[in-house]
Amino acid sequence: MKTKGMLAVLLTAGMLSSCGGAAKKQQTVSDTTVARTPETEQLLTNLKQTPARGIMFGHHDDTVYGIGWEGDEGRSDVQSVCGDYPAVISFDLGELELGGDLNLDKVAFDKIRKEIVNQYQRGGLASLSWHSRNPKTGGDAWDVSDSTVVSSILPGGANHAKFAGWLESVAGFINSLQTPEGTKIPVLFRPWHEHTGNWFWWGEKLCSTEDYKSLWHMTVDSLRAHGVDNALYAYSSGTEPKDTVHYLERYPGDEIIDVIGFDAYQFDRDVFLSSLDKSLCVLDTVARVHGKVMAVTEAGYEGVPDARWWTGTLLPAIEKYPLAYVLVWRNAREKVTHFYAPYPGQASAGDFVEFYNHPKTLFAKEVNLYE
Ligand code: BMA
Repeated sequence: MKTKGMLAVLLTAGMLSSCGGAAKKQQTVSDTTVARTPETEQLLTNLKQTPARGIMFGHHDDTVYGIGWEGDEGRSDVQSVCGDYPAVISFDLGELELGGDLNLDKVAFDKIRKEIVNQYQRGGLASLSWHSRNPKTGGDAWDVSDSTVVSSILPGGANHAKFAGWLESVAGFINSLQTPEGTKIPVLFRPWHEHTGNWFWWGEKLCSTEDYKSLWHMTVDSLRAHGVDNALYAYSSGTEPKDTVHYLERYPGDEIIDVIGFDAYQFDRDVFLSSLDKSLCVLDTVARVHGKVMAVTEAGYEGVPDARWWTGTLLPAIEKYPLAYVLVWRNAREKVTHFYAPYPGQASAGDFVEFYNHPKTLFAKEVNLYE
């Protein structure tokens, strides 16, 4: 399906930025008409209204495995701790492009599909990242040995046809997300993330600004051309941008992006808190000027060794910002110390229950994003 492009270009008055300095007058493109299912439109409307109610909690791969288990029907470490599922669950499409049954973390795509249906039926959000293999070298997403990968997959590039096939497989998967009655399930697609760092083949030093933006446009154009009308799109950097100019440097445009965010992990608490606040401040300014939903698209403290981390660090850092959600990374069943949500008996489990009970946080029972 083609985009019915009708762009109303509006001038938005400059806004004062609390991050220091006034934001410049910016052109805002809004009222873009794109083919989206009613459920997808409703989701976007509800995401915009979410911060007035609270901040949704999210967890990657929540219902597919956890600490000491894998594939148990209905199981979730988060649900085992607090009695409710995350309002947002993310999954990864990495290696879908290879045509196998399992993603890069050995989760079956059929299982991901089922869990996206379950999450939709709970009224929650499913988000998809894509740690795509390196289409030029054949290495993984972290193979940064070649800085011509992005240009090689753009139209005219040697790997364009191959990569077009990869995009087609992503479109096929997103189109296949349907309820038993045949309603297409909306998802938030978040490719090309953490592009302000240099650890993925699409990172800042690995491609030019124009090529990065072209990668985004090619991605969204291809999905739309293959009939994907059930996706919203998220642009998320790392914590590198210290101002709105850097944050927006590679922004592909208001006409394709619905959600803006960044990924931030704690190593040192003070560094984490100050960089989170700085990034949230930048994001808040951009979200207001561009009329976008804002989220902390990935966060966490590996192993959650701080027993009061949820109410003592994370919540105070985010609660004053109009965030739709904050999502923590996965509880790897194959790497014992690599987890970001609590499980029963884990040191921060009690504090997580307090976090769950806090009026500001939203879990699956408290949201219905499709009505
Ligand atoms: C990283 C780690 C890896 C994983 C990748 C994609 O942050 O969790 O183990 O393969 O994300 O999910």
